[in-house]
Amino acid sequence: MYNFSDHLIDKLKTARRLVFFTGAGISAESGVPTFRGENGIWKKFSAEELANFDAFMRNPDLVWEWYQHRREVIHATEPNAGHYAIKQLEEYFESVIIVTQNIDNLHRRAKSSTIYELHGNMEKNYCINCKKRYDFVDFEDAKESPKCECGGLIRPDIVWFGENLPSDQFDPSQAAVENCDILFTIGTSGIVYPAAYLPMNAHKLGKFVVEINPVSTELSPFCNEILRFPSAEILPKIVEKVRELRA
Ligand code: BJW
Ligand code: ZN
Repeated sequence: MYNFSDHLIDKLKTARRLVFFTGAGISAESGVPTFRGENGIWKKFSAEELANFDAFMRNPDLVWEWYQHRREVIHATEPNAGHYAIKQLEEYFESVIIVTQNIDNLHRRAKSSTIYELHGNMEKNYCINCKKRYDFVDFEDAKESPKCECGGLIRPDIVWFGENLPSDQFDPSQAAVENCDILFTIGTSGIVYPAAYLPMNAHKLGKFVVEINPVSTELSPFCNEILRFPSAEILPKIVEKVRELRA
């Protein structure tokens, strides 16, 4: 069994409410590429060219094709042991809330109960004109950016740079942070705001903050405990430990 620090073990013994703040790294072991770093998708594609509204207006077909490609990649993956471990922790704590920056649906597919999606969801789309909502399945085979019945362009329901985060996801995330006993920040570089304020606020509020990431990040200085491991490896070990503590 992996040796966790006494401090973390004490916290796991008494904690009732957990928040998991997750980023691309939690899905890395499912085969979903992260954004930044050596194998990051933005090594190959420029974020500025694709992940903002102006880029979409300049070339909607290119942006649409890019997201269709990403959907295909993600549809071929499965949740990993890290996603499932978080789901299993629901058995032992009063509340387990996921606040994710990911658009990949893998927490949903692992059947987690409470998930806030800060940056949208790749299965959803909406018309930029009348705001009518569409599911991905409506355009599964569309090679070019589809049009709404009102004639407006249909875009993915994803938060691009310069766009506000959905307040119905951000506000309850902030409340969950305020009410938690432990916040885990997992697989995120912590450089994208306002999402990164959430673990920083947790630290400011005196919450116990644990980072799970093989490398150091912008959030590391705000963490009480750092686990330098891939999440699919260490999260199941945390479940084992909690099981032992609660037995
Ligand atoms: C593993 C692992 C394993 C690997 N196990 N770990 C304040 C200060 C400075 C700038 C700003 C600010 N406020 C706003 C801004 C501007 C901007 C911003 O933050 N820019 C920064 C880059 C500087 N923010 C915005 O524009 C936001 N909107 C906003 O602020 O609205 C107000 C506003 C209105 C009008 C004008 C101006 C402002 C919106 C941000 C939207 C972000 N959207 C994206 C793209 C979505 C589209 C797409 O998917 O194509 O969301 S950006 C991209 O980054 C994506 C991610 O959710 C997000 C975070 O990335 P993440 O998850 O951290 O991934 P990586 O790759 O960075 O890190 C992966 C980590 O995993 C690494 O650390 C690895 O080590 C680790 N890892 N394997 C565990 N096995
Ligand atoms: Zn419309």
